[in-house]
Parts: sequence; structure tokens; C-alpha cells
Amino acid sequence: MNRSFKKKSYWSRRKFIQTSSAVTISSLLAPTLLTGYHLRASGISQPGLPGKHPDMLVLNDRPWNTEAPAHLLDEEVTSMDRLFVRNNGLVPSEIDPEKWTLEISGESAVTTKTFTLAQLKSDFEHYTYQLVLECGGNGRSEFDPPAKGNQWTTGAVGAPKWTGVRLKDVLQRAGLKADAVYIGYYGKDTHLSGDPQKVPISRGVPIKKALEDESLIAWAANGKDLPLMHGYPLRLVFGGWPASTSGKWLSRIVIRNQVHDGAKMQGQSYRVPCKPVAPGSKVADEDMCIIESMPVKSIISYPRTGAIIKKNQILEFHGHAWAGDQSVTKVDSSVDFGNTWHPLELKLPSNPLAWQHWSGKMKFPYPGYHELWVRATDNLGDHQPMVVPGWNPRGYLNNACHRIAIRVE
Ligand SMILES: Nc1nc2c(c(=O)[nH]1)N[C@H]1C(S)=C(S)[C@@H](COP(=O)(O)O)O[C@H]1N2
Ligand SMILES: [Mo]
Repeated sequence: MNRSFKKKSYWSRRKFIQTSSAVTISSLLAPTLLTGYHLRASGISQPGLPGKHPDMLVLNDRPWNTEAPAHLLDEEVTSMDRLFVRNNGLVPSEIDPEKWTLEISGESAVTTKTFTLAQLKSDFEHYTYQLVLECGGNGRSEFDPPAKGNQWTTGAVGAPKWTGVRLKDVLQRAGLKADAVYIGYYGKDTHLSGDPQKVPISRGVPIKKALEDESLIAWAANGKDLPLMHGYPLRLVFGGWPASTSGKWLSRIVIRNQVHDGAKMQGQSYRVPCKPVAPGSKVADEDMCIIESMPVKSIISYPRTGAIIKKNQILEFHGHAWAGDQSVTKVDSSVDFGNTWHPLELKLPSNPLAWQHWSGKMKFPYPGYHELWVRATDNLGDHQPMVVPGWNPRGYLNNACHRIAIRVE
């Protein structure tokens, strides 16, 4: 006899009311907070990094690595004092913007060109784009077995408005030979060992990404000079790709006739197994593939986890979603652990490769502990998983759904 057994669980009996009708702001009660409660592990709190919001989580101070707790990322355009910092080496100590130069060279450059900062600003058209910068290791803290590296939770991401010139306009001044396939960057930061021969990081992107309209050589963010920690006076910005491609303190770009082989392009860095592997596996370098476009992801930036609301109070919640080179087409929320999903309002990006804002409203008719989960879907139909996806040795590309705790009284 074929018989289906349906477990009547405590959770499935609950009914949640998804409100779609418009409510006035005055009817929205601001949720209060459960202090000291965090769903996701937080970093070790230390005296902050100068120029950063005091609530930033400091993961390391040599080199500096700091991330934003989710609620600090509530702004549509991320303030620079809330943008994560990921340094591989030591910040350059002497920077003279008057003497700063950018060299374009490499075996696939027709000629070598050198520009001063002033020439870059005067000789090329300026563009401003809001671009998502996300460390490839954002979310690493959730991998099991744990992966080596900064234990980022959800805050190694942000979307400031960057101003500069198009990388393609500058590359074209030097000229690209027919065999050009990749670009690589060099910056003025120094290796942790203090050895001047060693390069802390020198990564790059394929020519196709380099020549996109939104690929920038930027000197400003949110209308001001770049902060020192974010690459002053000049950096690359490639929206939607691992932020390790967005070279800071930029001094040289090489046009390559092969995949760039600078520091942290090879081995296990910023690479994932080409084929899926069992958690905890050792993977040979030759079986690791370079990460390109980042996967679809979202964050709940309001309220912050642990919010306390009243029964039947209308809770307004919102956040951002982004999808590497793609765009986000749908964002859904669930309060029954993914049993049912409800579509949220989603805005278009301010330009390609910017993040998108979503919002929703709902009531909780039952007191107790609840979780709000949010899931984004991109234009290719890919959506975020609820569990941590594809274990990989260095803990990259965790795009699992973000969730927050809500206490209903
Ligand atoms: N020169 C230089 N560029 C760099 C790095 C670095 O250590 N040195 N770190 C990279 C990495 S791994 C990331 S995630 C981003 C972080 O950018 P942010 O610190 O401005 O947020 O910068 C990238 N560019
Ligand atoms: Mo990174």
C-alpha cells in the first residue's frame, strides 16, 4: 500500500501573515533590540581602525582586516567608514599624489605608457558607478571543516559610488596586441615579511572584463579622495568579481598574453576546485580554477538580528541583493525555514553591477522566537542556497541565505 505520511510539525501549523497593503510610516513601530545576541558568529572586537565606524568588526590588525556587521550596511550607497578592509600586506607609508604614476606595460601592450594622476584626471573622461566590492572569502566563517583565512561573516561587502576613468580608455592608449588575454595589477603596498622583492598580491582579470564600461581606475569614492586603507590615491574597481581583482595603491597594469601569474593568482588563492570535492579534501593546485563572477547573494540590513517586536506589529524589513555580473530578478523571504517563500519588492540597480534594494513588510501573529530568511534569484534563475554550498579548501563563495532572529512578545 502506498501511503504518504505528512508530519504535522509545530512549524507547519503556524500561519504567518504577509502584508502586501501599503502602510504609513507612522504605523511602523521601530523594533527594539536584544543586545548581545547574534545569529552568526561575530569577529573579535578590538579597538577600531582609524577612520572606520566604531562598530566595525576587526578580524586582524597586521594586516588590517575589518568587516561591517549587517546592520551597518543599511545605506543604499555604502559609506567609506563602513566598507570592509582587506589588506594582504602593509599599507604604503609614503604617498605623494603629485608624484604618483600609473604605468601600462606588459608583453601584449603595443607601447609602454606612463600617466601621472593629474594626466589621468585631465586626459580621460570621468565616470561614476556604484559597484559592489565583495571579498571572495565573505562568509568563510561558516565552512565546516573550517577554512584557513580571515573568518568573515557577512560583512566583507559594500557598494560605494566610485569615480575615475574607464580602464579600457587607458589601456587603449598603450594599445593591445592581438594576443592580449589578461591584465594584471601591481600596487605600492609591501609584503608582510618586509622583503621589498616580495609582492603581497598581484591579480587581474581577463581582457573581456577589463574592457567593460564599468571597469574603473578610480581615485574617488562617494565624491571624495579614496581613503588610505582603500587604495589612496588610485585603485582598480571590478564590480561583481572577487574584490581581490580590484588592486589598491595602483602603480602598474600589465597587459598579458597569458593568464596573469602574479602573487595570489596561482596555487590555492582565490581559486575553488574545478570539480566539487568532499568537505575537508586536499585538492591539487592543478585542479583549482580561478574565481570569476561572484554568485547571487543578499543581506538583511534592517532590522538587526535579535529585534523585538510586538504581536501583529507591522515589521518593515529591507536589505540589498547582488549577483556578480548578473542582475537580481527576484528576492523572497521565508519565516518557516524555507517551507514557503514570499516575493518582496525589488528595485532596479542604479547602474549595471550595483547592488539592488529590496523591502518587505509582515506581521507575526504568534509570540516567540522566529527567523526571517531572505533569498535572492538572478536573471539566470540561480538562487541562494539555504545551506552553505560547495565546501572548498580556502572557503570562498559562500552565498547561503542570510537570516535574522526576531523575538515576538
Ligand atoms: N594592492 C592591494 N590591492 C588589494 C589588496 C591588497 O592587499 N593589496 N587586497 C585585495 C582584496 S583580497 C580585497 S577583498 C580588496 C578589498 O578592498 P577594500 O579593502 O577596499 O575593501 O582589495 C584587493 N586589492
Ligand atoms: Mo579578498
